[in-house]
Amino acid sequence: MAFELPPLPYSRDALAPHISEETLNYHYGKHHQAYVNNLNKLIEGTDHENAPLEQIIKDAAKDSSKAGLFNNSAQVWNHTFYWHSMKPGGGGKPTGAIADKIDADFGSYDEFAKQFKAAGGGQFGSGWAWLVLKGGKLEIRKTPNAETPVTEDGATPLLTMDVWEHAYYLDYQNSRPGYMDAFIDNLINWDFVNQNLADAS
Ligand code: MN3
Repeated sequence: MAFELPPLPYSRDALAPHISEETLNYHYGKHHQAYVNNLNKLIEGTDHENAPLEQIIKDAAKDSSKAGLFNNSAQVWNHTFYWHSMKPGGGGKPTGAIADKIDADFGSYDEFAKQFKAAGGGQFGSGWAWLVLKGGKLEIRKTPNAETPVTEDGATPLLTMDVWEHAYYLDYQNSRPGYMDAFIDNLINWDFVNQNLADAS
């Protein structure tokens, strides 16, 4: 059973002007597709051929000889999670349970936004910023390259922001802060975050 590129939850031009159709043509249509294709080649004829994606990621993370399998499987998962972390007309202050939880654990939405942006900006080179639930508390993470909280015991990912240059270079060139502002103010899908929080609780 080969993996397939999961459908985007919106059309490729739906996030414009914050993220352009051209960016999604490359980022979703080429990069994400390439991770899926590479993963399928790497698992073909192996014990992982019929394994769930999360199991492949966790197994590969424990074996340094399987770096290619880890990178491609984790990037398939991370990107699918990232597409769902955004929606047209999203961003800004959340509502629902996540709003109360952010106030309780960060003090305010502004403090959350500041820390989330600092995580993305502080990730030198390629990587990801995350909001996770661990031990009943919200925490922010940054991870390099393909690394993902999926491998962290007890941590549930709630939200992610891709800070690889391929996520923003066509629209923002070198300005990662400009991309991160657009993500936080205009794109975060708080419905998805609320659903992940509810599933984890
Ligand atoms: Mn990416």
